[in-house]
Amino acid sequence: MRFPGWISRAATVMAFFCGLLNAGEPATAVATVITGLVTGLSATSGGSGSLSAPDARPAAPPLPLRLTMDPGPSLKVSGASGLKVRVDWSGEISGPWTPWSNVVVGASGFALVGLSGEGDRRFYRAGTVSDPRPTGPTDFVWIEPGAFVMGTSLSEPDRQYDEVQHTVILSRGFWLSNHEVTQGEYLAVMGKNPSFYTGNTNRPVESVHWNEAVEYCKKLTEKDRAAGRITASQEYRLPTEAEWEYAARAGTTGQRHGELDQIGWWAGNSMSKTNPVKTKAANAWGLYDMIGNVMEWCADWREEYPTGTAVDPMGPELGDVRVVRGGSWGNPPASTRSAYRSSFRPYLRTDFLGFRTALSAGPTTELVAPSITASPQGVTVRSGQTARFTVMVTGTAPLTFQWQLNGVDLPGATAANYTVNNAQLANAGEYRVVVSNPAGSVTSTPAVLTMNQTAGTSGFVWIQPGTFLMGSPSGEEGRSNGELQHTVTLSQGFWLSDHEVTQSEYLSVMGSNPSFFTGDLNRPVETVSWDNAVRYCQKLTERERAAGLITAQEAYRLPTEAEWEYAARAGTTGARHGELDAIAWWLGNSGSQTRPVKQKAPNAWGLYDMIGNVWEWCSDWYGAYPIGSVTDPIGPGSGNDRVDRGGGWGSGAERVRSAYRDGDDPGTRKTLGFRPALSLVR
Ligand SMILES: [Ca+2]
Ligand SMILES: [Ca+2]
Repeated sequence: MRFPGWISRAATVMAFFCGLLNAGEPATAVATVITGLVTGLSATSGGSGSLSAPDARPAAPPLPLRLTMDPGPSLKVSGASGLKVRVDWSGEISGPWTPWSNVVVGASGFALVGLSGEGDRRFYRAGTVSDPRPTGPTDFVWIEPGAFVMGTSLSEPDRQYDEVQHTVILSRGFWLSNHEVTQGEYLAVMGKNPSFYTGNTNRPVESVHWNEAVEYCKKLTEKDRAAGRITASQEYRLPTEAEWEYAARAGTTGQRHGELDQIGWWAGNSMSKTNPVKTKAANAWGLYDMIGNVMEWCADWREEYPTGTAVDPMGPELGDVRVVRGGSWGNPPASTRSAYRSSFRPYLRTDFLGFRTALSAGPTTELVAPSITASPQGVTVRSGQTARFTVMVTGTAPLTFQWQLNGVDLPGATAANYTVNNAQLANAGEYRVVVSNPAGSVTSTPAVLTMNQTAGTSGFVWIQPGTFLMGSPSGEEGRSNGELQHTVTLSQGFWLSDHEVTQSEYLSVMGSNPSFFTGDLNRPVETVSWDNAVRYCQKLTERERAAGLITAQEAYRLPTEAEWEYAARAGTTGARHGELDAIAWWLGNSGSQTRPVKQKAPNAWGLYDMIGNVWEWCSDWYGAYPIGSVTDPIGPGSGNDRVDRGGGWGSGAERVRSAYRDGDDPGTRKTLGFRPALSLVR
């Protein structure tokens, strides 16, 4: 005996119990799942082998839900009372899973017995399902398909020998009248009232034999079809004995669904006659007088119960007596129980025997597994934009949806549509939706959300939000005052040009080229004042908004000093992101001039010339660093100098470092350049 472990596969499945059922070697185990973690796994009998709690994590259940196995064997579902649960089984832990039953968890859980295995082992899993109760004709109650234990345990008082306990699966739902057929109803359909106890047409009809009850159903079917109250494929009929007991129990497992005097007219309170229907308390499913008042004809010929599991039992094809259920106004407690069986020859007419009608579901309630008619489509967006995915699907309602990103469930993404607001790189990936109903589930083809890495202008790199240590450690070679180390968090991502603005780009936007070093328009523009660098960003924003390349919510701007150092470091912590001559034009290799951009190696984030070539304006006023951690710093509110960074072609080694700071009068035109950032307007 082994316990193969826990897995989590389907969105609707909250917990799994997996056990092996060997015919000659029964074993039981109990597993506990709390907030998604297997917190306990213990064998209660038999078996050998591994019994340790595995480390797999099932999806967190919204409500405690357990599947346990008890000697018998039987499978017990426990959880919040009223929780609707579907149990699936499979011969292999990897599936495919076959829906086995729907159960409604009662106050004491719900047990299924008779787990005779097909093959030498079976796996079971349980998950919650939503309530698909449709509406039917007035005064009819929809009875879910499901499973229950029919018959009584050996310990039930007044138990009869023929109440052999076994699991019954009712694979199809049906409607059941919430009351015994009244004399008024019978008169309206049949044109006569055979009842002994008259004087009130709300009393149940009695003194009808089985064939008359069937004839009533047939005539009512014709009448209601003609009136359009039911479809041509629906028909009224007597409930089967299993349907009757399932409905009478309404999830209860005891002698009856409530205290006898509260729920039924019996020998102790009926005054020896029938009483108007619906004058006692209904059961949990809204059905009246299932116990007492009049006994009720069922559809079946009487037969002894099987010992295993029965699916949609209908009784034998031939027999002597028809099943009668529920006891009557004239019966003692022993025969007014949910499980008590009576039977009579079908032509018997007597004043304690009536019936109630069931209505077959017809094809409209056949469960159809979901099928996707239109899968979600891939989309490309820029940072901060909105991406929407939608799926079109057919199948029996209600359908449940679970969206996934790269195979992982997205919390709360349980509608037919899924919207990604303020898209960031972390949102990129493959989106799928799993659509389920009790008949099955289907997964859409993936829709890829692509973040547009190029922004409006080519050559931009997306810089993810993050936290880094700004400044330099005291031991860094070339360190100067003002590089106080402190933690900076950048809460928003942004695009950053992977190169210094070239003379060509500047000329295109501003119509002029102020640079000192000319002759190649791929050199960085320089001799640009801070004000002109800002003006460039404004004009580029206007131009690209007009061209539809960026949205009205996006704008080019200078990076903040913190953004600049964060991007320059690209995750590194040393003086520079690489070996100086490999990454930068500086005093030692530039030949005392600017060089075309992107000739040296980029940093890990794909940014060129962050160090060297031209100094780069940042947006901040120059000021002392704060002490402690800061988020999204933008520098002082005013000052004399604007920050410039990275050193240039003429700088010594101590200035071409990630942390080196300089500031200049914003009007100065020295050999300073810049590179723009692009972000949502802040
Ligand atoms: Ca009754
Ligand atoms: Ca530079």
